[in-house]
Amino acid sequence: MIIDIVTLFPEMFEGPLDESIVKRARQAGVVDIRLHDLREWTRDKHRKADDEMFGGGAGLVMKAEPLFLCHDELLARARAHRPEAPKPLVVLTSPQGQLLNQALTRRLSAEREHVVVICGHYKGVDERFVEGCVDLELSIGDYVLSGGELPAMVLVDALVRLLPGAIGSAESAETDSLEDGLLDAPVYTRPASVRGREVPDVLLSGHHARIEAWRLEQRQERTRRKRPDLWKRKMPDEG
Ligand code: 9D3
Repeated sequence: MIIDIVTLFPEMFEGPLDESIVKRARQAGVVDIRLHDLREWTRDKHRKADDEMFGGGAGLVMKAEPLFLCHDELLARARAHRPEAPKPLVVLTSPQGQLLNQALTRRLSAEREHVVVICGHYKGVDERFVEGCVDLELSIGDYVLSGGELPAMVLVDALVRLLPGAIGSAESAETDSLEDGLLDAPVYTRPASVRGREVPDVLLSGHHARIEAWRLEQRQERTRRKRPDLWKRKMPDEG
């Protein structure tokens, strides 16, 4: 997968995309992540990528023209490199976007070879660019962040770990929690006793079928108690 990230703050990405699974996936050639500084597509001497809002209002708006130029160049480069490749998906991180969830990350990682992520910032992006070029607006949740950079990193992490070859085979064989609509069961490690608290006996029993049955019960009980919203979606008839 190719991921182009367009941002006014490319330095923000250096830590998170250079650690752990994403780092290894990049080294293994599973994903090609390219960072682009939007200011490189500005033409004025101050390299201005944002401006005041028409109609008044606090906060700056990202200008359309640098975004159009950047978008057109990234798509032209992709076409020059591989004319037969499908058009990249252009994603804008935005509080107005569709909420990211695991079903959507699954779909994007399986179906898209090339994603361009535009990071919104300030009070948003000139609507003419959104109308003209954006295929999908994505939010990571109903809380206000200072920009779309962290959401872009969240999206990249969620996508990359699903790509074939990104995770060791032992881990990737397992379905993730949430993909079947349930939270994880509780987990424990050594020692078996900590501050008077014991690991549940069943986990020490060696009885594989009982352990699996216990874990499923725990997952159901926890989902019902901690995430009634998920539980209702999974068991709509339960009342
Ligand atoms: C909803 C708030 N907006 C109206 C007052 C202004 C505004 C605040 C913060 C507009 C953009 C932003 C920056 N946030 C993002 O770009 C963003 C975001 C978020 O804030 N929360 C969850 N997901 C996302 S994706 C992009």
